[in-house]
Amino acid sequence: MADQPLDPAVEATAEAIAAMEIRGAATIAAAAATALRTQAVESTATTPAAFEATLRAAGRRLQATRPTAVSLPNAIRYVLQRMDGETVGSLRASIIESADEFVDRLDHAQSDLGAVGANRLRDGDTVMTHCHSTDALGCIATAVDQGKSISAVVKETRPRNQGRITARELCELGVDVTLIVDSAARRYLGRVDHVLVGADSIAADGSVINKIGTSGLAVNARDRGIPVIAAAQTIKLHPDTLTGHTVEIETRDETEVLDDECRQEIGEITVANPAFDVTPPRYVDAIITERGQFPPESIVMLMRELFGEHVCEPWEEPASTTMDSRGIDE
Ligand code: RUB
Repeated sequence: MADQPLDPAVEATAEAIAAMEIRGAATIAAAAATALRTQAVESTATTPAAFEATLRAAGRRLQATRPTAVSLPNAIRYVLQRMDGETVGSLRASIIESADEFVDRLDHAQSDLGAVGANRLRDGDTVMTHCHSTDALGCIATAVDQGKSISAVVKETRPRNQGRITARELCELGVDVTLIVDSAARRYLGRVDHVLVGADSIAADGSVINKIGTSGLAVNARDRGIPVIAAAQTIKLHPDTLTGHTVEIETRDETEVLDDECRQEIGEITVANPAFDVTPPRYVDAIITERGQFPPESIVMLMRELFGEHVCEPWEEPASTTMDSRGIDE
C-alpha cells in the first residue's frame, strides 16, 4: 500500500511543537488533536485502509516531536482509538467527532480543575509559580473570579523564560506580580503561602514531572513548610508508568543556554540542557485534577480507573499491513 502524504497542517503543527512555538502540555495536546482532525478532513485517501494508515502516520509524526509531556500521546490515543467505520467517510467522521470531543473535554477539565484548585487559595494569599502552566493559572483565575485577592511571586524559568508569559497573564488577571530569577526562589519562599506548578506527566508513584527547576523548588518549599500543589488534568497521567516504564526527560539544544559567541569565549565545556525534572511524591502535598484533589501516593488508583490494565498504541502499524481490518488485500 503506497504511503499517503501527510497534510501540511500536520507537518506545521509537528514543527511548531518541536520548536516550542506551541508549548505547554495542555496546549500541545489540543494542537495534536486538531492536527489529526485536519488530516482526516483533508485526506485524499480513497480506501479505508489507506485512510487509517495515513492517520496513524500523522499520529507517529506528532508523537515524535517531544518526549516528556504525556498529554501528547494521550491526545493521539484518544482520537485514534475512536477511529471507526467501514468507509472513508465514516472513518473521517469518527476522527472529527473524537478530536472535537477531546478539545471540548480539555476545556471543561481545565475549568473543573480550576474550581478545585481555587478552593485551596484564600483571600490575600500569595502563590509562587514556576514555568507557564495553563492548569495552574486556571486555579488562580478561578480564585480571582471568586473575588479573592491573590498575589504571585513568579519564577523566571531559565533558559526559555516561560515565567514571563505567566507574569503577563497573571497581570492581565489583575494579580499583583513579583518576577524573580530562579535562584532567588528560596529567599522568597518565606513570603508565599503556596507553591503552585503544572505538570507534563504524573507517574504512577505520584512523582510530578515538570519544567526543570520544579524539584529543587519543591524540596526548598518542604524545608520551609510551604505546601506544593501540582495542577494537572488527567491527560497528564502517564499510563506507561503503571507497567514500570520511566518517563523520558527531554534534552534540548545547548544554544538555549549559551549562544555560540559566549561559548567560544568560555572555552571547551559541556553544556547540559535537560528540559524537565522529577519531583518525588514526598515533596508534593496535592495533585489537583478535574476529578478532585489527590495525595500523590493515591493517584495510581485514578490511573487504573482511567486506563485499565492494557494501554494501546493506536498509531503503530498493525502486525500485518498486507490486509486491512476488513480482510481486503491492499
Ligand atoms: C511547560 C511546562 C508546564 C507544563 C504544564 O514546558 O513544563 O509547566 O507543560 O503546562 P514547555 P499546562 O514550555 O517546555 O512545553 O498546565 O499548560 O499543560
